[in-house]
Amino acid sequence: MPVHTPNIFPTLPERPDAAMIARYREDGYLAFLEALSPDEVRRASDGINELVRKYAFNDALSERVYKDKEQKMQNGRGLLFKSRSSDFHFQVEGDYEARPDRLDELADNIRKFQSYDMELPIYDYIAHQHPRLRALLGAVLGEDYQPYSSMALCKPAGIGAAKPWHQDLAYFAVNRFDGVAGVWIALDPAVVANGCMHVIPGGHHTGPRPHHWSKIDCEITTEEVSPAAAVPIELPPGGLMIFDGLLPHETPANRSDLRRRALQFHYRSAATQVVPREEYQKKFTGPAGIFIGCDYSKLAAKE
Ligand SMILES: O=C(O)CCC(=O)C(=O)O
Repeated sequence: MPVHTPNIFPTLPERPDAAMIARYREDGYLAFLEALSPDEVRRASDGINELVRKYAFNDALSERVYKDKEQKMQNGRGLLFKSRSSDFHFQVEGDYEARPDRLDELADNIRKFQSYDMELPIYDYIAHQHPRLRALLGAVLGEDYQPYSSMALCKPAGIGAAKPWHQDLAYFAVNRFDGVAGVWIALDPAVVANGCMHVIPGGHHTGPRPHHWSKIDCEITTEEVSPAAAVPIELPPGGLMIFDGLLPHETPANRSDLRRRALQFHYRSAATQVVPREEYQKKFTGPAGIFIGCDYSKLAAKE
C-alpha cells in the first residue's frame, strides 16, 4: 500500500506561508519536490567528482587516514582524505577499496563529505545565498540565523550503509535545542529502495532521546522510536527537506543499483550558541540528568 507522506509540497516558494511554518512547528519537517534547478543539481553533482579528482591521492593537498576494519563502529570505517589547508574532508564507504587510477569510480563510492560548503562556488551559493532557501530559513529560525555545518551524504549503489535512527542534536554542541534546522537536498532520485530519509512526524516534541554506540553508529534504540510511525520522504533531484534538530530520522542501506547523493546543511538561530561540549552535555540529558547524546569518550574506550 503506498504511504502518504504529509507536508510534501510541489515547489519551494519565494516566501513560505504561515500555514507551512505552522506545519513545520507541529510535525518537525517540510519537504518540497522542487527547490534547486536542474542546472544547480548538475553543478552540485559534478562538484563531487571535481573535489574527489582534486584531493584524492594528492599528497600536496590532502592527507590519508586509514579507518580500517578494526573500527568497532561500521560507519566509522573507510579511508579518509583530509584537506591540509581547511576542515574539508571526505570518507570513502567502508566496503570500497579506493584506487588512484579510478577517481570517478571513487567519487561514486564516497560515504560523506564534511565542511565542503566553501570548497566550490556552487555549494557556497546553495548553502548561503539561494534566495528561496534563505527565505525558508529566515521564517523557521529568524532572519539573523547562522550556518552551523555542511555535509554531503552519498549512499553508494549496492554498498551504501544505513544511518540508523538519531537526532542531529545528539551530536551538536549548542546551548539550546529549539533553534537548529537541517536542510537535506537530493542530487539523485531518493526513494525507499536507495535509502531516502525517513522521519517520525512530531517526534521532536519529546525532546532529547537516549542514544548509544551500536556496532553500526550512534543511534536511538527502536524501543525509543517507533519505526511504524515513520514516513519516507521520497524526493526527485533538486527536492529539499528541512527538519528540526530534534526530529528522529534515519536512512536505510542502499542495496539498489541507484546511487543516492544528497547535500546537507545545518543552521542555528541567533539565540543558539555553539558552546563547549561539557556545557552542552549538561543539557542534552534524560530524566536522571545524565547526558544521552553521542558520547565520543565512550567510543574511544571501545576502540
Ligand atoms: O543522508 C543520509 O543518509 C543520512 C543523513 C543524516 O541523517 C545525518 O547525517 O545525520
